[in-house]
Amino acid sequence: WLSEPKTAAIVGCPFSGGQPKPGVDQGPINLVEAGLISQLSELGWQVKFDGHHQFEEIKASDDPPIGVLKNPRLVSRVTQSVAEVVSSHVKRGELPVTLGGDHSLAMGTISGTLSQYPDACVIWVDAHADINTPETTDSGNIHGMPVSFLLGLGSKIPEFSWVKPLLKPGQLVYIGLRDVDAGEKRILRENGIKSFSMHEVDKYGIGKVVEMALDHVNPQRDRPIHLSFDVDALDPSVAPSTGTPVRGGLTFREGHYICEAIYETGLLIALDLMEVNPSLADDVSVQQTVAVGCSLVRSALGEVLL
Ligand code: B3U
Ligand code: MN
Ligand code: MN
Repeated sequence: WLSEPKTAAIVGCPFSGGQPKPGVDQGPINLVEAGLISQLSELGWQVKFDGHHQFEEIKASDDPPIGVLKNPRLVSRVTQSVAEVVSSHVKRGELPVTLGGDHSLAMGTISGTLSQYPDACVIWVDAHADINTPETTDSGNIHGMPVSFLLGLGSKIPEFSWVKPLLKPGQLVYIGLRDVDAGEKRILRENGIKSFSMHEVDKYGIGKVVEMALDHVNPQRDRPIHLSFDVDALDPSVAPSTGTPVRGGLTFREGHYICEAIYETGLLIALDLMEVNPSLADDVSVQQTVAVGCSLVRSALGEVLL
């Protein structure tokens, strides 16, 4: 799937429209400024980065809610343009590393991946399931909904008609869940979507959980993998600078182990690192979170301990 020389394309997405807290748009800028690009070069990757993605702006007054959905036109246009960029990198055999920005962006990244490889599987690492529909959402924040759009669940919103229901429930697996709304639990159950919550991480250990997750979505280890990593999957003591921290999360090592194990499969074709928000928490916490973000990406791209 990947061409030689192996090339990572950094898709910096300074975007916060899928949720209400300012600052998450600075995440990609901080990750790049912390040296991510040279770190990946040192791992032997050819790294492509020609600046952060520029999004067209839509005035808030031109983007009133549709039902309860907030900033719907903006989120739709931004994620559609991200889908095109990711798709073009995947098509060329480059590994897109999309830096968020909020997790609504994954509507774009995963659409882009699946447009090239319809049988790719998605490993979604998050405290949250991000699978609310326009009917079940309490917040109206679209970063809590990208998975339902990708699966084609819920009512069809004309503004999002470009999002094709390319993802099937069996292609998706979650790791790290611990803050799932009642409506989301019903959706997971009714669609038979496999998830490994923190309960399973405690019960089986992260090594077994990753193995079981791969056995579910990729039993023959022959399908390409899209890893969508929300930094809030990590415990807030590890990654404090994020919009909706939830206690009881993955340890530093558990988070890195997931990335290392997926790299080891040789099947990774696209990576998202989302929800780093450098405007939340003090300077030390911000530095710590940005550093952890960089090291998760390095682990997913082959950094080994020994
Ligand atoms: N499930 C809630 C909260 C939430 C989802 N994703 C994040 N928070 N980061 C919602 O708004 O849909
Ligand atoms: Mn998320
Ligand atoms: Mn989350």
